[in-house]
Amino acid sequence: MTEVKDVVVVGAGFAGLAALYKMRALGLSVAGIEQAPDVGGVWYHNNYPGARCDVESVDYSYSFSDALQVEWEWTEKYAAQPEILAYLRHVAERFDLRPLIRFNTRVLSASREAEDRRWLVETDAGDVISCEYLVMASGSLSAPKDPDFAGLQDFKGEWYQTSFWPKDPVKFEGKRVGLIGTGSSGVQSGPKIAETAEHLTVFQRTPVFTIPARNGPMDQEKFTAVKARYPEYREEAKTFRIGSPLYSTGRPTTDFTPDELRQVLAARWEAGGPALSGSFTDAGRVLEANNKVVAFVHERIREIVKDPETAELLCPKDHPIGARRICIDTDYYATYNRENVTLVDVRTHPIERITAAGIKTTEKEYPLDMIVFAIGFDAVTGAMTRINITNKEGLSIADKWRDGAGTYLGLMTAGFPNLFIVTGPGSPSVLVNMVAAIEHDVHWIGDTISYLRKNHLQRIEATAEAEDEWTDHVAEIGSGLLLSKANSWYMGSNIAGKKRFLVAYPLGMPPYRQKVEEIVADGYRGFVLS
Ligand code: NA7
Repeated sequence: MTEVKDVVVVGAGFAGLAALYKMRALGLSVAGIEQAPDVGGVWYHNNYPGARCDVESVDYSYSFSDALQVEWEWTEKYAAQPEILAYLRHVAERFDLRPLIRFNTRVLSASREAEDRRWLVETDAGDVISCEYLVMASGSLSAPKDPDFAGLQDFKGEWYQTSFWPKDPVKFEGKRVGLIGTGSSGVQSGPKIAETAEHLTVFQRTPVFTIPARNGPMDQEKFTAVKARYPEYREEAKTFRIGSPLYSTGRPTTDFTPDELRQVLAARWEAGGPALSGSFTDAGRVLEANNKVVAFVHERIREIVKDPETAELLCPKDHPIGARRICIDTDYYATYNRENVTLVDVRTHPIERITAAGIKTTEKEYPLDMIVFAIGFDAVTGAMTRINITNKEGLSIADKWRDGAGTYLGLMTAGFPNLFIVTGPGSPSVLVNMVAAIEHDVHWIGDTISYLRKNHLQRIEATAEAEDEWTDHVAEIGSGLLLSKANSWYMGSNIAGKKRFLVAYPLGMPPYRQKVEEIVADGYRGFVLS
């Protein structure tokens, strides 16, 4: 039997919970659908050891309720996964959102009903829901890459994926563990695994730039001061590129003598956190400027890592700093000084296959009891292209986005009326504080639905022209940035066959916010409302 709702929200992570809250507040009937047995989204699934946010806790949290932001006590500067999940569970309960959500339920398809007025959503639990608006809060880094390594089925030991970590504790004691992947998940889990494993072998293809987080207990004085004026603090946060405070000198590297530059970088390294290359206005654009920052980080790596050969392998030399996701870490480089840790370069000697006993590279076989895959995600588009979403012509999102994900502002895609995307491709999303981006988008979606209803309009759709213009605009800005010069998940290049394009709007929240506001003020320019 077909149920009727105003809105279906797909996903119950940060975006889904915010959307459910907003839709219900507008008086709409809403169904949330979540494949996991609980809320949390990526913060539910990525419970691997060491999982932690790289945005400060005071900023990586909702602003929609002042009572919530004042009552919640973050214990660390950068919250670990269990605390973020506890926060999201608290939010779900405090605002009574759980009854709206169907857990353990996966959306299989969404298609337009015959008269093209409503979406028909079907799930693997047999739900068939007819809704006016479909809100995709399915996540930007939520579609894990499959560990499709040849021979994996032969492996006699245990294997795990960081992006889908078991809920029962995994024991590393007495085990020879192999870790594939040195992105954020590998950088965070490696040092924790090394603490108890008999031996950890890290299989590195591309070395990563990572900066000490200098995490620690929450500075209570600072936290109390923020709480005393949280709404104003959030308004100020909106003026920063990433939607939350981030240090920058606001000047190019050329303004500094080599000594001064060193001092700035050393101070940033000591302070910890992600602002290093981003501290200068030219390091994201000019290779020469970027190289100065790279040289500084190489020096730090060589200083920390005692074995010169390992240090050299850890120094990223094939991409500018910031062109791939910069990580922040706790003891990452120092981990390679442990007796029980080995770094293997699988750029020079790629992994050939997984065997019954371990991992075989083109050079040799490494016997292992456990393999941990920290190999990343089909970023930004993957969660949506994995669901069969089709429009009235039968065109699927997966097919539409095969040659690059065209969207208008990252919020809607032409040909798919009343389908709203939270932090979609072409929006700032993964290049900014995700929670800030999510709240922006959810507000916009809520305001837009209110506008439609007030004006007795049934439908909103991006025009193909507006979409092309926006998509070209994002690509053009990207082409002037070092960001587009590396192979990374920002460019879709971690997924075989994925079209190379910059998945996010790179200029940050303030110009994006302004652009969206202008478009709305101009009668939703580039959208057709009917
Ligand atoms: P990332 O950043 O995509 O990192 C994945 C890592 O896995 C990266 O080092 C890859 O090397 C490596 N990888 C993937 N496939 C292979 C194969 N086949 N062989 C060897 N190495 C491989 O994912 P994360 O989960 O760490 O982080 C994603 C984001 O989530 C993170 O930035 C946070 O924002 C949250 P490659 O670079 O492809 O050479």
